[in-house]
Amino acid sequence: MKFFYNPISTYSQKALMALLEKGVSFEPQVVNLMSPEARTAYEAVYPLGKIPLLVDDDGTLLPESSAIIEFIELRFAGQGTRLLPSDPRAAVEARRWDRFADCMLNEPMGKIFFDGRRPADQRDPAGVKDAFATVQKGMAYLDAHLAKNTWLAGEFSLADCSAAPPLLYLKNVAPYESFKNVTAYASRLLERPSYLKVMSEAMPILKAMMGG
Ligand SMILES: N[C@@H](CCC(=O)N[C@@H](CS)C(=O)NCC(=O)O)C(=O)O
Repeated sequence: MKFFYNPISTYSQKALMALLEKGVSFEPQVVNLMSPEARTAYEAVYPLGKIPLLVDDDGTLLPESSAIIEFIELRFAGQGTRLLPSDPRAAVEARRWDRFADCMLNEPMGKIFFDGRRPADQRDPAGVKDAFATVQKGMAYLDAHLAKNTWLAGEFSLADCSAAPPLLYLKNVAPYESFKNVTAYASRLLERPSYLKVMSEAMPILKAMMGG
């Protein structure tokens, strides 16, 4: 299987964490969407041009980070970390926290992060204000949940693969140290080899982007 991704893309990191947790072998294909030529070449593979993308050995395209994780969980059910519980209610809990992480953390984090990199006359202050408000609301909700839970949905799951990447970026974009349970959860995530591997690929590129 080929895995198209970029080390600093949060949705790529989410799927990459899952591949590593499951111990799935894959052929990495790094895509640089900042390069117009690379973007055109990638859109010939996947017209929507979004990463991550898994391409199965028979050429079937498997886009969308959550769908990729569901696929590898089903395909490699017996190996590595189980990322979706078998109990229906527990599985729905993992899926809804996955949606929470994408919608309440990852999307608004991206809005704030990328807006800050735009020229001043192309910025969207109202949209950024809304994004901060969404993150604050999400953090309060998450912090209350983590007061009683080690991971987002029972055992470590799909949902934790989703939450880990935006939490890394939010440390700088919208610091959350006042949310003690989220901070402790972020430290627990740092104990997972999958997260450390994802970070070790991303950090040098991020540091170079931010000017060291
Ligand atoms: N819902 C998608 C979101 C993927 C996504 O937006 N990826 C970003 C990188 S983190 C991307 O490809 N951006 C390029 C673009 O929008 O042109 C998923 O979960 O995979």
